[in-house]
Formats: sequence, structure tokens, C-alpha cells
Amino acid sequence: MLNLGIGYTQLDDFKKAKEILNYIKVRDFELVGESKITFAQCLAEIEINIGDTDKALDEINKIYEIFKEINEEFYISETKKIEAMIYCKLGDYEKANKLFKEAYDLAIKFNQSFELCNALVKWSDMFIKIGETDKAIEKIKESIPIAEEYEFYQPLRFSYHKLYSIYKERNSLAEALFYLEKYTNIDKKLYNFQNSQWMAKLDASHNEREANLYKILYDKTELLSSIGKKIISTLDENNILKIISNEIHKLMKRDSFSIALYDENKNEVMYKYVDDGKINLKGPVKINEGNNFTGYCINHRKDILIQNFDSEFKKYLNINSVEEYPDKIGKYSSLMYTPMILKDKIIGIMTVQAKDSNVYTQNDMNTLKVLSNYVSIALDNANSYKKMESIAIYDNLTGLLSRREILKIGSAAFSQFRDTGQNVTIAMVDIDKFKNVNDTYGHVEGDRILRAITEAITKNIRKADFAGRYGGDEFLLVFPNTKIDKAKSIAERVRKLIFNKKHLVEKGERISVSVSIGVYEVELEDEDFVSCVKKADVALYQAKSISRNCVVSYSEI
Ligand code: GH3
Ligand code: MG
Repeated sequence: MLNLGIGYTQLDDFKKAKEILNYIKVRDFELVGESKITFAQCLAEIEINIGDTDKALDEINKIYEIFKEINEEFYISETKKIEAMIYCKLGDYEKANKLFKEAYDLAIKFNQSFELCNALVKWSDMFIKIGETDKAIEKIKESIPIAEEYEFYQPLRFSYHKLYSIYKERNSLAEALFYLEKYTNIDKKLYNFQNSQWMAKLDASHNEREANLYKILYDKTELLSSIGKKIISTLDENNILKIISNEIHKLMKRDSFSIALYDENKNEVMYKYVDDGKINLKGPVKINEGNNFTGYCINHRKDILIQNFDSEFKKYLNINSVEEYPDKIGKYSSLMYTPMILKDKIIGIMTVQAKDSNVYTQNDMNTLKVLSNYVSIALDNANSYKKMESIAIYDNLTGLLSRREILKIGSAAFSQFRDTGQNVTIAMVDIDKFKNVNDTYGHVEGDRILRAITEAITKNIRKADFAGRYGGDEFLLVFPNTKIDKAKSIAERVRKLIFNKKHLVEKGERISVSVSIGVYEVELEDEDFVSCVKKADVALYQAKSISRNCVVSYSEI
């Protein structure tokens, strides 16, 4: 049971943990030596989070007393870490920092990798709290390789999520995306891990009646939290809906389940539900107070729990008879609605309905609310992911593929060449004397010309070709299934078109801008795609040194 309590603290469910610890206390189980320490540590962590810091300090002092009797080696680092967390909560960061350092040193001294990771993760929390995110990153990044090596999923999960949040805050979206992906992957792993490990532990002691009691309690919460984790570990909006539609019947009776996403500006919702494994949409439906439950739920930010539609609908709707309700064809009698709220904004509602009357209790309502929290978070993650993914794939200014993406595509073409012998040619394009354009006409004009050149490139390569922005005024083109001669002629056409284009700048002046292009056809001896890019770059350099405004092939040098 103590293990279960610790488990709940690791899940940040301190209320449940406290319930279990109280139970142990009330039953006066005899705790000896080490379990006395674990108990006090667990209680201290609970007090830090949902109680008071004085009580937490009392627990720590109890542990120091016990240390006088037993070998403290295994527990001292963890204890110092918890003590540091207390001082962090109290705002005494100097002391907290000192204690974290001690916890860290002790974990190293006694070779305790798990404690080391945990100390680093909690230490980073302190740096985040005081705004020193560089130091936070440093601590987290020190913990990650250790946690990865030993598969400490819980600290790893926290670490990834913290890095995701920090980078998102800093607008470093590629990094944020990277860690968000890692975080969701770990969530999937953690979900499997917890199910197998903890249940195994509980099964082992299943002959104890008390354990059985808690197993039931655990089963219920665990089912809910496992569904929640499944929801959170997907970054696709439709998947979120599919998972919950498939799983919700395990928690409550449902003949119909849907969510409605709210568009605040238009004051309307779009219903989404799963039918036959497919996502269906209904709407948009305007939210006018008085004629539908969704509107009531959104406008009042209140849950709706209806046991019998016919006798209760008037509480929520401004209509006199059932016939006036558009969707009510006598299908469902028991209904629940709960708003989905994220950072104090309503993002939609979630509703579950059953044909029979008197199906749902307040307990079911609470369960639905927990689920709606999970879904809100998951939808937010899915949204951020979508945004970041698009930023990571496309360059903001030109709309071309990003450097990362064009390199990915190039590498794939390179592998295909290796596997099938299908030719690939690449071209590196760089604007001539572009700095002068910026210096003379300003950056805004420069940007406009950059976009015009982009357009000339995209319009004049073929559908199957790829173009990416490689650097400031540099573009990388990939021509799959193309030999050097063909690619050269395309490059030549692009060069001419760009040079012939007149750009209108200030005072009616028209200027033309040229580009230099280096082309290279991938060969068997090339080690990887990057080394091919280097060769195209060499050809480009040659084009620059000859005359600019020309195309040079690497093989001609
Ligand atoms: P060359 O390539 O012919 O040797 O001369 P260059 O003047 O183009 O030199 P280089 O390629 O080294 O410099 C690239 C210049 O491109 C520097 C910067 O002024 C400009 N540049 C890079 N990114 C942007 C951008 O996003 N917008 C604008 N307006 N200018 C950019
Ligand atoms: Mg240039």
C-alpha cells in the first residue's frame, strides 16, 4: 500500500496518495526502519504540494532522527531533495539551491541514478520558478541521458515536457516540437509500463483484504487515467475523438457521444462524433442562448446532468414543448454536458447521452469532467503540434520547404538512388550581391524581391521537383529522377527568368536581380546527401567566381 501511495505521488495525484497514507496511519500498521523513512518522505511530498510546508519540515526532521539509528546512505539524497523542495516553496532559493546541490552530490557519491535524475529534475523546477531557464535546461539535459539509459520514464516524461514548455515559451519551435514528440512517446511507454509493473505489485499481495480494497479503487482510477494518457499521447485531433469514443463505454453507459468545438469569434460550434469508425461533422451551429444544451453549457460554463429529458428540458431551454427542440426525436432521455475549458477559455463541450432515463449519477458527471480535462489538454497539444509542424516544414517568409525538410527529402531521394539507381540531381541557388539590394533599398524591399525570386523558382521547376530555402538568400532544389543535362537546362531557364524579371522599387525605379547556380548529379561514390550538397556548393562558388549570373555543373570544374 505504501508503494501505491508513492505511485500516486509520482502521478502527481497527491489527494489519492494522502488518502492511502492516512489509511495506513489509521490502521496503525507497524512501519519499521526503512518504510518509516519512505512513509515520511511520501508524506512530506504530499504536504509540499497540497498541505503545509511546516508539516513537511516536521517529516524531514523525523527522517533525520531515524538516520541516527540506521544507515542513511540510501535515503539521504532523496531526503535532501525533498527538503530543497520545501525551501523552494518557501521562497528561500539560496538554501534550496544548496540542498539540491547536496542531493545531487550524494546521489553521485552513492551511485544512485534514479535519485540523481529526480534531484536534477526538481532542481530545474526551481530555476524555472525563478526565471533562470538556461540553468533549468542545463539541469534537465544532464538528467536525460541517465534517465534514457536506465529507462526512468517518469523523470524522463517530466524532463521532455519541461523542455517543450521552455522552448515553446521562447518561440524555438523546432526544439519545442522535438521534445513534444518525445514527451508523447514516453507517455505511451509509461502507460504500458505502469499497467504491467504496478498491477503486478498489487497482484502479488492480493491475498490481503486491504490490498484488494485498494485494488478496486486503483482499477477505477487507473482505467480513467489510462484512457486519459492514451488521449494525451496522440497529437491528432481526430484520433483523440476516436480513442475516447471507443473507451468511454468502459466507464459509463453511452448510446451517443460527441464533442463540439467552439469558435468564439463566430459564436458557433461544430459537432464531431464517431460513427462506424469514421469521424462525422455536424454544423456549424450558432450558439443562441435558450434553444440548445450546448449553448447553455457554454454560456453558463456549467455542467448539465439530465435524468429525464421530458421532465427536465425546461430548466435549460427556452421552449415550451419537446417538439420545438430540433434534435429531439425522442432518442435520448439521459444526458450529460460538460464544458471543455483550457486556460480559462471555453474550447467546446463534451456530451454523452443514453436512451433510458435515470442512467447517470454525479459520479459519472465527475468522470466526464476528468475526461474533458484530458481532451482539452490533448486538443491544445494537437493544435500546438499542428502549428509547430507547419512552421518546421515550411519557411515563414517564402513558403518554401524549410532547410530541415528539404534535407530530409534530399536524403530520401539519395537513398532511393542507392536502392534503385534512379538518378537525382540537385541545384544550389544563391542571389547575387543581395546584400547590396538590402543596403540600397532596405530589408522590406529585399524581402519582397526574395519572395518574387521564390515565385520564379517554384513556377519554373516541375511538379515532381522540390525547392527549399537553405539559407538567407540560398535555395536548394532537388530534381528526382533527373540527369544532369536536364537539370542544368531547368536551372538555366530559372536563372534567365529571374534575371529578366524587373522589380519595381522606390521612385518607380526598376531593377533586376540575378542568381548563380551550382548543379550536381548524385553519384554512387557519394557518402550521404550532405556531401552532395557540399559539391553543389562548390559548383555554386565556382559560378560566383566566374561571373555570377550563371550555372555551373560540378563535373565541369
Ligand atoms: P554573393 O552571394 O553574390 O556573393 O553576395 P551576397 O551579397 O548575396 O552575399 P551573401 O550571399 O553572403 O549574403 C546574403 C545576404 O542576403 C545577406 C543579407 O543581407 C541577405 N539576406 C539574407 N536573408 C535575408 C532575408 O530574409 N531578407 C532579406 N531582405 N535579406 C536577406
Ligand atoms: Mg548571395
